[in-house]
Amino acid sequence: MKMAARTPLVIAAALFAAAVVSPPRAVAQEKYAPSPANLEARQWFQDAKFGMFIHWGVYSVLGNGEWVMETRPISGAEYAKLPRFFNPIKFDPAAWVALAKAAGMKYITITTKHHDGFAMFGSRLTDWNVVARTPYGKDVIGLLAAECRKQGIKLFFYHSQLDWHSPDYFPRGRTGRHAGRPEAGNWEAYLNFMDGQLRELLTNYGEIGGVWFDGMWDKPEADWHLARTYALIHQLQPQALVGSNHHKTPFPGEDFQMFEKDLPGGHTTGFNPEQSVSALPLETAETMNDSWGFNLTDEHYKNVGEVIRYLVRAVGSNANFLLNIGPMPNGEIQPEFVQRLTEVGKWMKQYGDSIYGTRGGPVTPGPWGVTTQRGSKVYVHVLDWNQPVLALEELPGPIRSARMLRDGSNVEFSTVKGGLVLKMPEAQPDEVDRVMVLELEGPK
Ligand code: H79
Repeated sequence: MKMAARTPLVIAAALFAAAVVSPPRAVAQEKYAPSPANLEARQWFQDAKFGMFIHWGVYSVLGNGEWVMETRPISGAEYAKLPRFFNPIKFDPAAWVALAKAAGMKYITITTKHHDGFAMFGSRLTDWNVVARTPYGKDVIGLLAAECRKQGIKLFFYHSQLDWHSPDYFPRGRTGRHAGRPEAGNWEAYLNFMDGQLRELLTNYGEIGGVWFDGMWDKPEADWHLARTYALIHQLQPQALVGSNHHKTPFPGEDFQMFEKDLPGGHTTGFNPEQSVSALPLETAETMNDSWGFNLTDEHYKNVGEVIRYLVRAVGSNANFLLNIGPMPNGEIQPEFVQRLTEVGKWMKQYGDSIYGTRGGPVTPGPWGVTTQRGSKVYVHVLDWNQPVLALEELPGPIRSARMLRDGSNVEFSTVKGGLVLKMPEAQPDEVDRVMVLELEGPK
């Protein structure tokens, strides 16, 4: 084509043609303006810093993780036998919430429905739910929601958009092909069903913290009607924070961004090397062993120090830390988790000032550690450093004092051109994080 032919009209026609042939992009809640209540909730969320993730479902009975239907694999007809074995006589929501609080956690995010499609709440839209199909017969989400309200902890709902049970989840995505469903289904009906269940969740359980979506990666090219779903949530509960673990940069209508088994921008999982870190509140979700749902043979536990250091690195990267437990089929939380959470709680009692209400600090995180900041206080978290001094990049203002958080003792420091040198006190035995408090000059 000659240059002369590129009149505005031709260009306009070409653009129009391109728009017609290019696939629809994932349209989300484009015109979304978060409500004041939502913006306030985002601040609360960022101040809260530490939450408990709970993966619990009929899959827990098999002790092989929440993906067991897919990995074993198990057909839909076989899997349908499983709810009959779900009878958690030791389920004590008060004990769960108390454990989260003892660990220093400020919110709980629980699976209301995982990829198996099984509702852990009393849904009127399907009997594939805990009340209708299990001998236990009680609304697990309802019991937990009541207890959270009683003990003053926020509850978020994990909700899988991917569904291995519904025949209407069609065309199928990357997973769920062993379920034995007919090769037909009504995608619009599935989305209506999903929105209907979300409406139940956002109507019947009081005020919630937000919705943690997962599984959209199963059908990344599908039209998920995100605009409709997100608007529904924000309309029913304007303060509810919407996030989706789609491994992409957040879409409009989302209020926070999560990273599964990764620090923000860490890219260690390989889910999506192009996912960028947004300006939204951030959250890192991590397991305590290598499993989300209860796994009988997974003994690969992080020790207490590793858990605390992961928490600190997340917070120093300006993210929350959402730490997972997979309760056992009888409703108890296994002692390995209880022990670790209790120890983390003790640490948080002593060092919580350097965590709660902070944001990622002024110094770039590194292998040595991270910084956090709240007002004029910068907390230096030294996680892995055995040298007598630590040299850091320059702080945004002059330093008035430097002290150890553990006992208030002075830390010698000197500023050099373009940087700061801290004299490192000896690490105490079993000290997982040497925390120093730098008081900056200027308004508090
Ligand atoms: O609920 C927990 C897990 O069950 C769920 N998210 C956490 C919070 C989870 N689902 N999948 N995964 C975690 C990892 C899945 C990776 C894969 Fe894939 C799905 C590999 C192939 C299909 C990522 C998405 C890479 C391609 C698509």
